[in-house]
Amino acid sequence: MHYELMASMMCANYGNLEKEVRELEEAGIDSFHIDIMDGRYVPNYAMSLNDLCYIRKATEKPLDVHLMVEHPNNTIEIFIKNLRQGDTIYIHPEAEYHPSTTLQKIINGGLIPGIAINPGTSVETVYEMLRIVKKVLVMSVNPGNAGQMFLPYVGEKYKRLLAIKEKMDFEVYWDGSCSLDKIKTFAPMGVKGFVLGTSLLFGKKTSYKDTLKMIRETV
Ligand code: S6P
Ligand code: MG
Repeated sequence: MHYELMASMMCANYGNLEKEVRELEEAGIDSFHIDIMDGRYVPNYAMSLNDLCYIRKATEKPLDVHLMVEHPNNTIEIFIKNLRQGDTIYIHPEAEYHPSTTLQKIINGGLIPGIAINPGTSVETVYEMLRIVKKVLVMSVNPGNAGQMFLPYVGEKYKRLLAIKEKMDFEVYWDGSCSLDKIKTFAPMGVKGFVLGTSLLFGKKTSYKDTLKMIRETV
């Protein structure tokens, strides 16, 4: 069974970002998850465009950019031009008047289009967009902060998306409060990747290498 592990870089140690990137790469991380917030769509500011550009230059691994901003269509070109083929941009459909236009710009820019779905947003609300995107990032917590509690009602939504992912040609990803138990349960069901934050990877006594080794050996 193959699944991807992504590092939520808003949880990294900014005292030495270069070292963090190197250690995560050496530990075998699959990609770097970049949370961009505008203080409006979500009540927080996490990473900046400068952080994104720095990490883009520091690694050859793919970047997974999660835009938690209002009207991403207004600034999407800035992100597209600083990314490369193989990178993903997720937008929140609720944050845009015409989300499919924004998704088309991401596709035209040669990047992988994705949507992020909030806990309170139903599959029906985003159904038509599932035909356009390649990745669906299901939020297991409300967007805005790391270190929040898992919202159990989201489990049902993962199952509903997994049931239609092949027919509609997209993959399902997990973001928020991702513990080892969640990977154990949902990776065999077909969730393709997991964003690792404070629940499992960052701020622990164990090294990144040992944590990722433990996950790979367990699941
Ligand atoms: C939340 C953000 C996420 C978190 C990540 C943190 O708005 O999109 O990517 O950074 O989920 O993980 P944890 O384990 O601290 O909840
Ligand atoms: Mg995120």
